[in-house]
Parts: sequence; structure tokens; C-alpha cells
Amino acid sequence: MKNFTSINDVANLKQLVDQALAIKQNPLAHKSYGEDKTLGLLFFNPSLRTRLSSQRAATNLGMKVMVMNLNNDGWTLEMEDGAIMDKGSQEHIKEAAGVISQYCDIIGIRSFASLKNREDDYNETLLNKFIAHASVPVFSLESATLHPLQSFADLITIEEHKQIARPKVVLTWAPHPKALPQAVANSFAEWMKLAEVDLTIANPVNFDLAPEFTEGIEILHNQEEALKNADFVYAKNWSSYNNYGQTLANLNDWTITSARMAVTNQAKFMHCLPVRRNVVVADEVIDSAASLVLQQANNRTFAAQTVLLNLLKNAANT
Ligand code: SN0
Repeated sequence: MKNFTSINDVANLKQLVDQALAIKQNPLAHKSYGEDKTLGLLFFNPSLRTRLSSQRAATNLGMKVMVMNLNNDGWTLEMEDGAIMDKGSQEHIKEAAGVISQYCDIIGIRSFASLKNREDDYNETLLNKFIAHASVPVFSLESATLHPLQSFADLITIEEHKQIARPKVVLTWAPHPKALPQAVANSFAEWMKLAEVDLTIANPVNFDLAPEFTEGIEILHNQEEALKNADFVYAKNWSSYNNYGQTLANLNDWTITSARMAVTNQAKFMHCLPVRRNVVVADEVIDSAASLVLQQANNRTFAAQTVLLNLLKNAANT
């Protein structure tokens, strides 16, 4: 594993999940492996789980960690090659990536979608330019279109809680007051496609995800129908891909309630967090024994630790 920005960086998914489960059993098994190595975590957006679980993962491997909120504390970055920088941007991504590579052995980056320019977001302009100008491994802490560490933790959680070999997993859109990225949902679709599950996606008309991530997956526009016999219900809001970045806040009949969960096969409830209670999901569901949200968040540490270990191993061998 040279970088980690999507499932395409995973050579063998089953092996990766098994490695994470073994690390979870004994998180300090490699406690000196990252000694004398420094992890840099760069945030252009807020974070709770990603930031703390990545720090915990790194310290479990003996690494030192530097964290920077680039949006507040750094210079405004220029992305364009050949730009005449006489306006707002103060530092080119070329220098920024080159400099940070000299201070850190691995770099993690969080940069959400702008939700303004679909082409820029779906080209992953910032992440790709950063990788192009960095000289050390880079991993995603959620990019414009994907959140692979979240999906990895979600898959670990499903593997731990499934009752049958091939459970039915439903990814369902849920209401939200704000326009949110498609990253968590795109990534979940991409990972579930390669996992031992049957995935169905439920979303309102005009909220279909990008075809490049959902090809071959059943998409239903009726949530109740989709949820029938589900073993896992994964709720997430995303803004429209077609009417890019637009949202609908008032589809309250898409909130996950006990009545909705009643049509499932006593499904477990999942969400990446942070979650808007009683908008995305009713208290009665998230507070019930069916909810796996804390287990998912716990697995973020082991997903990050597995990725960091593989990046360190690859760097040591090259
Ligand atoms: C982010 C998203 O991609 O949907 C991060 C999820 C891991 N979520 C939010 O930005 C939620 C913000 C809000 O206003 O509830």
C-alpha cells in the first residue's frame, strides 16, 4: 500500500479486514514499529472521530503526531499551475506539500467537497495535487468524493455483527438541514460492492449517487420497500449529484424511526456520525440495542492503524 485514498489501494479486502481484527485483539502488538516516524494530520474541515482515532492509531504504533488545521491556521493555498498569485491565495500547494513531506513520514489530509463545482470535486483536485507534490505516503481523512477509512471501519463492524454469511445491507438517504457531500455514501457503496454482502441503496428521486460508484447496485426510490428484510440499515444524508450540491430538507418520511425498522430483519442501525438526532434517525432507534454507531466509531482506530501499518511497511521495503 503506497497511498490510501480509495478501495483501489487495497490489494486483498478480506486480508485487510482480518489484519484489522487481529490488531483490534492486540492493539499494541506493533507498538515500536513506528518509533522515530512522524504522522502529519492536515485538516481543511472539522473532525472528531477521524482526528482522534488517527492519533490513537499512530500512538499505538509508537509514532509521533503533528496536527494542523490548515483552513484556520495555514496560508490560503493556490492549486492552479502557472497562477499569478496577486489575489487571495498566499502559498502554492507545490511548496506546501514539498515542505510538509520533509517534516512528516506519512501525511493524512481531510478536504471536503466544495459542492459548488462538480468537476473539481470529482477530479479530487486538491488530494491529487497534494499527492503529486508530496514525497511521502498520503492517505485520505475524507476527500471530496470518498471516505475510505470510514468505509473500512464500517466493513469491520458488519463483519463482527453479521448473523449470516451474506447479509442484506441497505444504504439509505436520510433528511438533513444542510447540503452534505456524497463521500461517505460513495465510499460505502464502493466497499460493499467488494464485500460479502447484498447491497441495496434507497434514496429519493433526483438523489441517485454518481453512476461510477453505484454501477450494478439496486437503487430504489421507496425507503420502506428497500428496508424489507434488511440485516443492516446504514443511514446517511447526501446532497444531489445531478443538481449538484442541492438538498431537500423536508422529506421527513425518510427519517429512520422504529416503525421503519420494523419492516427489517431486526436490522442493526449504522451511521458514520456526527448525526442530527430526530432528523436523520429517531432517538428510539439510535438509543436502542440495534444501534452500532459507537462500535463503528471504535473501529475507526483499528482501520486507521491497519492502514498506517501497511503504509509504514511499504515505505520500509522501498
Ligand atoms: C460530513 C459528511 O461528509 O457528511 C462528515 C461525515 C463523516 N458530515 C458533516 O459535515 C455533518 C455536518 C452537519 O452539519 O451535521
